[in-house]
Amino acid sequence: SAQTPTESIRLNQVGFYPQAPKLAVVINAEAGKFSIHAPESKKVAFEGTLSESRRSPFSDKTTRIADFSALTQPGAYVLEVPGTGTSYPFEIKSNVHEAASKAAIKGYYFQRLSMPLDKKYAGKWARPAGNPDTDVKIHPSAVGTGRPAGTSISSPGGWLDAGDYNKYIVNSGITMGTLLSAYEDFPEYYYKLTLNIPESNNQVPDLLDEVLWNLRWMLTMQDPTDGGVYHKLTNASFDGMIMPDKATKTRYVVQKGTAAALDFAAVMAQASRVYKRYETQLPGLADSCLIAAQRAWGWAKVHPDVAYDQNVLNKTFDPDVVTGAYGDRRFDDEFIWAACELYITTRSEDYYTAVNLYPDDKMPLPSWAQVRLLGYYSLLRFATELPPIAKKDMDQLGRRVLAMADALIEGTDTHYLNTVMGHQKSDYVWGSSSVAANQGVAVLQAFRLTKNVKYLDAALMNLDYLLGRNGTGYSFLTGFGSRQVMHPHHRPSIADGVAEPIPGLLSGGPNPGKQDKCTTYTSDLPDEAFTDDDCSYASNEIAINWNAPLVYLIGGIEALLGK
Ligand code: 9MR
Repeated sequence: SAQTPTESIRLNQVGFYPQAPKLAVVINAEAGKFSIHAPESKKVAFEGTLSESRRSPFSDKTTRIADFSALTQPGAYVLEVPGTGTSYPFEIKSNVHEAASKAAIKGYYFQRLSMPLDKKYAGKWARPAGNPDTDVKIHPSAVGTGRPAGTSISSPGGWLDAGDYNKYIVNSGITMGTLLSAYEDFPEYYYKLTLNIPESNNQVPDLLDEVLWNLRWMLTMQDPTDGGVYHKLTNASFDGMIMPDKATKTRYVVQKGTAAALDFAAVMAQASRVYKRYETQLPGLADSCLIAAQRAWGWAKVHPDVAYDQNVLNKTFDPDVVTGAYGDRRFDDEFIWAACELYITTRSEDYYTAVNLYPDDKMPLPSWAQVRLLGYYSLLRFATELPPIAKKDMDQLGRRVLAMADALIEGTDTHYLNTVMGHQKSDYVWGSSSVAANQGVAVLQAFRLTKNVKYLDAALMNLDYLLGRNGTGYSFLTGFGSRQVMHPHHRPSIADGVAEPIPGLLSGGPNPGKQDKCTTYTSDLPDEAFTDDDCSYASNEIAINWNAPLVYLIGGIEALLGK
């Protein structure tokens, strides 16, 4: 019937700000008009003409853009294209992404291990505590002074990494850095944002309360004897599709590594300055973080090239460990990030000159294995107050951020989705949603430097992508959108007996690698290789490092466009 929404209109299924761009993508449509009206009415609120057609770089698909930016009247609407059909409903209103912004942070609360999720905060997703992690074995690869074979440590708390129940320092690193940066860039916004978590009534912003849950776990992952940091806390092999409290396999901390030490150092250095102003509520925390950061940095200087190579580890030690590897082999970017954060927090020149901070003019988009830009973003955040030794480099660094943002934006206006995401096939990797989100964060950095609204608009394009204007037609954020992901590869969401997945979690998104070999994919195309099936850890898992740039992107957009 005319009321059944068509899959051929792709738009942000949550909605649009009154005073910002509003676009929908119409697939394989003839030239012609489109209209917008309330869902239950035929009274036209806006009428426009579809754009020239555009071709997908990945297939024969063509699209036309329906631009209704000029419609500023708040309300509930649908978009109708004669011959194509009617879109999913959407809203135009102020703060239209406020609920999604909160949920994306609250998603971390649902990932908390070692504490029960109370009904008061978790609603129908309440559950018993997961692994206490108070008896974690020193894996033979991790044996050291004062921690001989057969001994255990206590390493409770933290967030589950993803759909699995392990805790990985490298992936916590970029996650925490991104969340702390969201706070540092938009503090007024986060002062006021409340999440209904157990700490909501203390005098610390809820975002920082949530981050603290993982920070305290990270602190336990440092060996007090030498300052080194264990790569991960893990089972030997993945759990089945069971609830956290049913997951009782032996837990290990494994080998220390350079990436873990440096990511840890960067996070602790940043956390030290962020929590410093909450000294009254959290006495001693900031100092403890800084000491931990400096000790981890010291370890890394002595061990500058210790890769975590799971294959090598398994040839040497028992038991074999076959969970997520996060096995980075290059540490120049981790050294840059840690040096930047330590320098900003301490203002000690030794950190600024310790490593070559600007080895070349490349600006690689952040990912768990590539953290150089986290350091650059932080330097630019403090550009005006840095001492001369650093300040002299800030103009050049700012220009590089703008050049990166311009390169990302180029071609967006004629792209078949009109997004920053998806100009290249290489955008569609494992966790492609985080590529879109990190591109959004990158262009928001350019906006912060220039206040040029084209960068803010570009960020919004990628949020639209994540919430429905993409090659699949799904909103990738659980709990949001008419056609939202319902079956993420996420053990609690699978095992809890609740129909709806835990809300506020970002699905990985299209990944033509299809490494999970699920049989329910319906496309091989880069932008469509996705299946909303819980077998699909390669396209439909959730992960803390994917949610973090989403938190930054939605929070930043709400902070800048919400009012
Ligand atoms: O996000 C990671 C991706 O970049 C890798 O290609 C992939 C395979 O090594 O692993 C992803 O991380 C997973 C981790 O190893 C274990 N927890 C779930 C993570 C998301 O799928």
